[in-house]
Amino acid sequence: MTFTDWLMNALAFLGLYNKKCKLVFLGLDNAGKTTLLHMLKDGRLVQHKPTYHPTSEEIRMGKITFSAFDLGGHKEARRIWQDYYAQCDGIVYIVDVADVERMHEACETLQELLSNDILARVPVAVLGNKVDRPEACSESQFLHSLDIRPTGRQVPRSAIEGDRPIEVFMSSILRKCGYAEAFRWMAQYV
Ligand SMILES: Nc1nc2c(ncn2[C@@H]2O[C@H](COP(=O)(O)OP(=O)(O)O)[C@@H](O)[C@H]2O)c(=O)[nH]1
Ligand SMILES: [Mg+2]
Repeated sequence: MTFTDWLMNALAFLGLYNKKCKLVFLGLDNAGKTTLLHMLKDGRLVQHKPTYHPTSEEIRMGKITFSAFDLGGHKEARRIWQDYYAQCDGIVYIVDVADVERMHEACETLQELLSNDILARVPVAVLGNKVDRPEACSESQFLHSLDIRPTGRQVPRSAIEGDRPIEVFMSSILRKCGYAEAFRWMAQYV
């Protein structure tokens, strides 16, 4: 299989074959953004040290740009990145559902993002990541903490009140589950 074949297979698997768009991964540090980027790029899990400092990364696959930004902490840095991620076509917001201590901060940061006018029409897939961990909260607990109303899995954009698709997916990037569904859902709207 050539590299191009592999790439097209990978994008088809994610429902993103031949799409041209910019997708952004956001969330607190340690949520799994870098791991997901590497997973998409290499098709395998690269274990690496958690990122403790605000960073941003970017990869391209086909006509798609995936980038990741750590949120939380410095408001100043958040303002600078906002100029960049405001131009995106979709947001994948990743939360570590095994981190009970920072659940509140992760949900608050999401609410802040959702209240930003620039992002009012941008589809948001929320990943409740690390469900493989024993401390992971349940999906219903997670939904309760998030305090959002998901718009549904297969709802045409025209039928979405407020014009922002938003949906929640439980995932384990480690076990390669959950995130492909999130991308396929996103592909309907980008
Ligand atoms: N158990 C488990 N660990 C994960 C999962 N996804 C990421 N991690 C780990 O969480 C840590 C932080 O991941 P990283 O991608 O650096 O987070 P980032 O700060 O959002 O970029 C790393 O040690 C990853 O190996 C998952 O689904 N399950
Ligand atoms: Mg990172």
